[in-house]
Amino acid sequence: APVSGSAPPVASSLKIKEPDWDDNVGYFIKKKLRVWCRHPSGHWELGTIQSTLGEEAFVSLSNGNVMKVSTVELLPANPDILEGVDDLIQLSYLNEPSVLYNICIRYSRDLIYSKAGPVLIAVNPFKVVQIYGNDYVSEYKQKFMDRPHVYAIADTAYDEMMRDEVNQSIIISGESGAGKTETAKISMQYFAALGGGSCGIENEILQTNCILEAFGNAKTLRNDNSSRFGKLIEIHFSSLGKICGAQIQTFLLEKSRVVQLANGERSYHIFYQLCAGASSVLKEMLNLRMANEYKYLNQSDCITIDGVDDARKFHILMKALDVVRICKEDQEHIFGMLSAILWLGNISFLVTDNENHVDVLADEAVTNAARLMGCSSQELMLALSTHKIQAGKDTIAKRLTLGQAIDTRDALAKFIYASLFDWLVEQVNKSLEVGKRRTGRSISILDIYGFESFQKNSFEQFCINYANERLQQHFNRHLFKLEQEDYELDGVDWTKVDFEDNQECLSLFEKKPLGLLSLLDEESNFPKATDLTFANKLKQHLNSNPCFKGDRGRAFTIRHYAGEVLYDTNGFLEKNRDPLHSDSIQLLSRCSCRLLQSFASKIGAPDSRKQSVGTKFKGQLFKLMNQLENTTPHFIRCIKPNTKQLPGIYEEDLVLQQLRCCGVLEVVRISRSGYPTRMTHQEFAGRYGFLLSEANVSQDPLSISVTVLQQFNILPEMYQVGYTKLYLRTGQIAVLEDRRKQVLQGLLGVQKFFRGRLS
Ligand code: AOV
Ligand code: MG
Repeated sequence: APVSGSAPPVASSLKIKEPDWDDNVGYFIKKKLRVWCRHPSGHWELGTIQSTLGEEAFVSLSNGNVMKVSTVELLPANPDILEGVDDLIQLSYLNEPSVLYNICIRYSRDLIYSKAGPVLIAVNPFKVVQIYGNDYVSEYKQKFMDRPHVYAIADTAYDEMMRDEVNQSIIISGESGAGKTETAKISMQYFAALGGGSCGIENEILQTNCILEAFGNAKTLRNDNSSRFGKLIEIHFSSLGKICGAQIQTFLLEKSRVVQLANGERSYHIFYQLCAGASSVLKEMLNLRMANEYKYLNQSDCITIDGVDDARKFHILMKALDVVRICKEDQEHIFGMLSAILWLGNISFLVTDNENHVDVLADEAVTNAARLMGCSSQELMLALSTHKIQAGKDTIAKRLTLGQAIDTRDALAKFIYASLFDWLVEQVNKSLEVGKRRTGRSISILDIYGFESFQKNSFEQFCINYANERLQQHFNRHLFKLEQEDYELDGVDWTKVDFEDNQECLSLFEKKPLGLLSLLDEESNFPKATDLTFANKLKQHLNSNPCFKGDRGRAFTIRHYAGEVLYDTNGFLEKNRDPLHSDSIQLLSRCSCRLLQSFASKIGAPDSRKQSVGTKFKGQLFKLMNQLENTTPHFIRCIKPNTKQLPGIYEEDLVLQQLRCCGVLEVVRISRSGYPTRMTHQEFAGRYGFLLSEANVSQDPLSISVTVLQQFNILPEMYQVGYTKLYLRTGQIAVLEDRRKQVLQGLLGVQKFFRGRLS
């Protein structure tokens, strides 16, 4: 059912609609027309129709060849004058090849930013482009520049905040390596520059990037500086419009990376920076070795990153820690914890019986880890090789098998690292905290991991893609609302516009008790459950859901808005439980290290009934969405032009797939399913009024517009007449432009050409 009135959009009223680019076919096929023709390879090429014969057309291509193509393989191309327009919405034809081509042309001219209606598209240049810095900031501030840019988005957000006293948000998305984090930093630089830049709170805010990246970013196969956590930074402004504070919120750090690495990837930057950059005094104090001597770091055959000097980064980091007022003593604690984690990873076990029970090998790894944690080697060894269990009134120590011991050790390392990360964010926030906050004067910047679809997808991708579904819904609803308001204001019957929604997929995750997250929790609490019983349970309960598809064995597929993803449930239950044994908690609480004690007290607190990872993440997302709902959003979609991380390469398929995934084509489609061309009656009458054959039409622009439309047989479903503007469906303006051109050519003397056509 269509939505009417000004009530906020309701999910159930939204319709799923498939893309349909072909509805122009038929009346655009004619001689001399510029068209896109699809090669058998699927690749599009630009050409001009020479002649048509039934269902076939002969198209001359730019290389001089003539190709015979079926007309269903043709799409209209835009007129030359629209080549490389700033905003895709300006295109007469919004088909995929046209959109791709427009972005490509701009990219080749180093115009990395474009607009798709209200959305900014940012294509990663993978090189330094000279379009940033104070001069550019002031150009945008003073509105001398109107080219699409992150600065323009930041400036709009800022102006709206100051004008309306409404909180703003800048929501950045895109796949791994697309440039989200860089874009977030560029917008932060804009706000910092407004306040003068290089000192005080502005500088502090900029320095947090270097700290969070050291601890939360890592080299992956897709990005040498991949964020492994989500981040929302809320920047607060004074009544004079100066930054007066900020708060950072982080989401779901990828813990598994601390203990396990894929080949060619690295753990968190900080470990390598510390090993490479620590002074000899610090090294001695922390029993620090070279990075390649630690098992947690050397398992992936990747210790350095081309072009990155870890030692230098370490010195920059130490300065940044000073700037956010983390005292030297705390800095030493941090580095001590990191060293302890590395030594934990080197602890090995000796199997002592034929039931695979183990003892800890008493070597320097144990001694160093224990010393750094502030406990005895004996205590640490016991906690890693036995678990205490209650037997009646007695507690007995149950010996662990090799697998259990390794899991216990790794869980401890992961827990310490994740707690350290949270603690660090807390310290940074204390330093950025403002005395008095006033709502209505903040801008939040969201930089969260993008949609991921790999060959093998696990619990991490499951959570990341769930988050992206939530954001996508926010995106859809916002754009939907904007369009609705625009139509309603102008008295246009807007029920004829269809929009898409992904509510069904979100329900698949969130429904209780039969949604993915609930079922996962249920199975995680069930002692005998395995990843296979979990997969079977999903299939049993969810197979009727159109967004879900059971697969062989442990696998299942989710139909995400951005495409289908095949998940392997291997490890889901364990990662969702994320267990830390009570013996480990007790060990930490007895350690003399102040930080470890506080980490233990948080998790060991009697009221902290431990939530599963999935449920906790869901809670965080709800909170995030709530926050975002109370802001005016500005969207930036980052695009990765190639997988080589190199400049100047534009891989069409890769870009197209991202345009589809990150919802850019969706925006285009929303506009397309509505009436993308909007012209005031004055504009329209001025441009096309002279085409009317009769001179006796009225002078009223509205009547002129309507007469033009009727005279040129524009079908009534192809337009709507608003109070102030005329709303036209895609492609209609091209038809009129065509006529106009013909007439103008005629007026220039090619009379034969149009006589008989305009009779
Ligand atoms: P991401 O944040 O989207 O990936 P990044 O912001 O880390 O991606 O960008 C990846 C790399 O692309 C950066 O390290 C830069 O080298 C380059 N880059 C991106 N934007 C620009 C720009 N505007 N100018 C110059 N170089 C740029 V991930 O966090 O992996 O999802 O998890
Ligand atoms: Mg990032």
